Amino acid sequence: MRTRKVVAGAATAVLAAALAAVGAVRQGDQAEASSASPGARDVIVHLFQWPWADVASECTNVLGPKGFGAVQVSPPQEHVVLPGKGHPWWQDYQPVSYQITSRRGDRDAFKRMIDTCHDAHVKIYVDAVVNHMAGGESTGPGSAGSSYTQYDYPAVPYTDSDFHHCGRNGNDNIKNYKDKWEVHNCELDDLSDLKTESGTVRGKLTAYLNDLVSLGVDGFRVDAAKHLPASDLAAIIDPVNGDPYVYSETIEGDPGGPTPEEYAGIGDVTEFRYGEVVGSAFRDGNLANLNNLAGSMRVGTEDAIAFVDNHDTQRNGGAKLTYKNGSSYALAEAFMLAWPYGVPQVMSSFTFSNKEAGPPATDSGTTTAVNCGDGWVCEHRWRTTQNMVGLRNAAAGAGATGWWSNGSNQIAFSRGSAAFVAFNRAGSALTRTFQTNLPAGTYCDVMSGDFGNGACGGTTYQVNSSGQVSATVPANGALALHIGARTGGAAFCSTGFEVNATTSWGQNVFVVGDTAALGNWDPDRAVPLSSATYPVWRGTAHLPTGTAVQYKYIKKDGSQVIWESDPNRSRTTGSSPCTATWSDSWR
Ligand code: LM2
Ligand code: CA
Repeated sequence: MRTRKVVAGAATAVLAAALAAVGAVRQGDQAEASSASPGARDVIVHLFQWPWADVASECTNVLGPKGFGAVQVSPPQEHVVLPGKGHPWWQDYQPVSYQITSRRGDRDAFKRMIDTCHDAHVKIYVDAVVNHMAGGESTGPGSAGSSYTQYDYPAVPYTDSDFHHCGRNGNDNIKNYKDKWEVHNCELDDLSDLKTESGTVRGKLTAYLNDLVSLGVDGFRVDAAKHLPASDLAAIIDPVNGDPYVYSETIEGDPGGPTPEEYAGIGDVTEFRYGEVVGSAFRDGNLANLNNLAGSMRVGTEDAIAFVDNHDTQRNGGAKLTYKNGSSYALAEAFMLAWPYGVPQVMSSFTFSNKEAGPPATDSGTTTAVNCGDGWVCEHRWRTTQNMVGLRNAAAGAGATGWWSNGSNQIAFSRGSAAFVAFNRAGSALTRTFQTNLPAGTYCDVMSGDFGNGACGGTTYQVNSSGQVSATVPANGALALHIGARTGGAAFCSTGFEVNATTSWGQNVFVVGDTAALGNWDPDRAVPLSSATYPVWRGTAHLPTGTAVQYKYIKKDGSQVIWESDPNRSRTTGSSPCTATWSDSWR
């Protein structure tokens, strides 16, 4: 039995909302303490239409080593097969039965993939099609050989009485998206609409999801979620074994229709505004307001799946940027991974010019092996994407601090004392001395080369004891430094700060002090603490070893700063390797 997401208490909910608004601290752990939230290694890659055997080897060779948290795989259930239409990619969204036999492989291959990915510490999230079965035009046996007609699927079995016949618009199709009843009970694109209010139908859907969980599946992307009432979806998912991570595909629509918020109580939801805002910003070279992006999203960071494009928007014109845009897309993806908002989902495509076309396949429509660069784009392997995953993991839990911009197409920010990034969308290089919160040392710019076994394949940069670094960010390029990619420099202590501090609405707590990692007493560079365990605020900073450090906690509300009373607090860090937690009470 899956525990539903815990709703935060009123006081902390307000604080969380305030933090989400400034984009300061990721609050996911608070709101989803009892569900399978992805945690620190949260990046999802959608290996769109990849065969199971190729997903497995990608987990071993690339995803695990690079720190990806999970793969979203395309629907694994039996689907329609449409040779007359050239085996379009969207066959997969027309289920015929819940047998795990698709153009990507059979049940054994699916199981082997899960086991292999788990060995590489990568989770598997399944695209679960639960709203409907096949469309009326589809004919012929399914991918496992099952026969069917539009409202009759003997291999499940479902019969006519398991489907809605909404009796509207002449053909039972949804026409009015302002009418929630119609969105739930009529047909999406002529797809036979399951009676998800029925106990029998719910039981079959739960059994399908349970079968997947029994094979080791870790979570679900709920396809077309807004086409079934949130209460129906909850009734299908609640009895599922274990604690799968669930995120619903909810496209914000017309007033009166279903809303993403209705589904956020079940898990996370897809935030379609993200690609709009971040995609436009990187397309147009207008980056200066991205620090406020959370304020223009529909849902808060704790509920959101963030993505620049997905398999639908890259085909229906919704995406502002896709792989076809090259470096501006690469920068948008890198930004998404660097900035603390939501759970980021990276798209990995096959090349297409015809938006109906399926992936590389045999004549009989079985998908052929992935070969990056030959029909498969493999955006997730782009250096700027895969190396930013490591930075995101190194900075997990740290808010964004020290925002800098030139007012238009150049930005930089820190993730506490764990990481520093700069983005340059101008046509010429940017050379500048940046202020970071990083501990002194030699850092590998993981945008210019890979870091591994202590060696840097790209440019290295010195961060001095004041946290400053003089660097050159290439035209249409980025710079990325983090504590997990250093080739030298003094050791540091990963120091946890926790302070018991009651706050009023709009206030957030930070720690600031006399060392670069604590912002050198500059409140703008103070390290943000998370309210997840309110009234105890927690955070981490990377402090020099064997050093006497002076610090204070501050409460900030916009530009207003409230300092703790004097004198300064004073403690000395240990010698390497050291981790410590400094516990205090606001005074
Ligand atoms: C989704 N999210 O809610 C998927 O992300 C999206 O890719 C799916 O549509 C959709 N829901 C249904 O699961 C795709 C594709 C459609 C395609 C459907 C079903 O974008 O074009 O519809 O899958 O295969 C196709 C035809 C359509 C026809 C329908 C039924 O394009 O013209 O409707 O099949 O025969 C008459
Ligand atoms: Ca429905």
